Amino acid sequence: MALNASTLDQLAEHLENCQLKAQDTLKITESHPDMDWDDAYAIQDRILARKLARGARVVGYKAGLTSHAKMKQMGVTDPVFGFLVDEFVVAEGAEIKVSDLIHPKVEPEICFITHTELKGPGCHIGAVLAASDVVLPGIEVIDSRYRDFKFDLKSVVADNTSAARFVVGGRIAAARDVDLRTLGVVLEKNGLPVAMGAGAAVLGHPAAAVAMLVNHLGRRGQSLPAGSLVLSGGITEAVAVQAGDNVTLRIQNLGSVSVRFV
Ligand code: 0L1
Ligand code: MG
Repeated sequence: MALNASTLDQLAEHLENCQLKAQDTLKITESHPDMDWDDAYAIQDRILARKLARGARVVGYKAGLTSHAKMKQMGVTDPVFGFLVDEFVVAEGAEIKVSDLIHPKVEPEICFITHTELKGPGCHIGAVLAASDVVLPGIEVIDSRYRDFKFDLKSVVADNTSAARFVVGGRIAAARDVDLRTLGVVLEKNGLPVAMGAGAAVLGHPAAAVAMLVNHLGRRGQSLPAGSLVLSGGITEAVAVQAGDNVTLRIQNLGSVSVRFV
């Protein structure tokens, strides 16, 4: 690791404050160019520790930048992983206050819920499907704390991969009963389709993103607990939203889920 404990603490406090106060900041590698991958995930861990100390509960994990559309949009080449806590959960059809966020964007995702603990290394699509009760549609609201969404991968990992809110809903299906690669996905804003794709856009198969997350946790001496919810990553590029927007995600055979920005 290149940064000492007090710098990691300071950066975690700074980034979490930016999230809580909806204030943007310059990417942290500007001031800490030597920061390495372990530092980036250590800052993310410290943000989680701050939330847990205030009584938050981990509800799941997310994989980000798992589609070529997202990687191209953000000019990066590798997936990243973050945590989801109860303060990010939004009920289906509920309102999200844009003033609580900096510059929100929405992403259409396939969400997994597991019934068995998953451990890496060596986790694969088959293990994920066998350990997943259900899949269902999820809209992730990302809100990078970095000015104009301009970052590099280490900065975005430290910022918990831009996690801000998410809503799941629609119709659940048994993960093993649907071909997740060919599921058609339509994201609508104010009644108009704004992005379309299919599950295979996520690393060829959305369960591959979950397996990658499990192997990432394994490298860090952690596992994916039973009962975790996992957002497997945006199938299309992210779409900017503002107050007044209604967003609906429709996934073939899995119904729809909606959220409103006020
Ligand atoms: O969930 C995501 O794909 C977002 C990962 C972080 C990058 C971004 O803010 O777009
Ligand atoms: Mg996402």
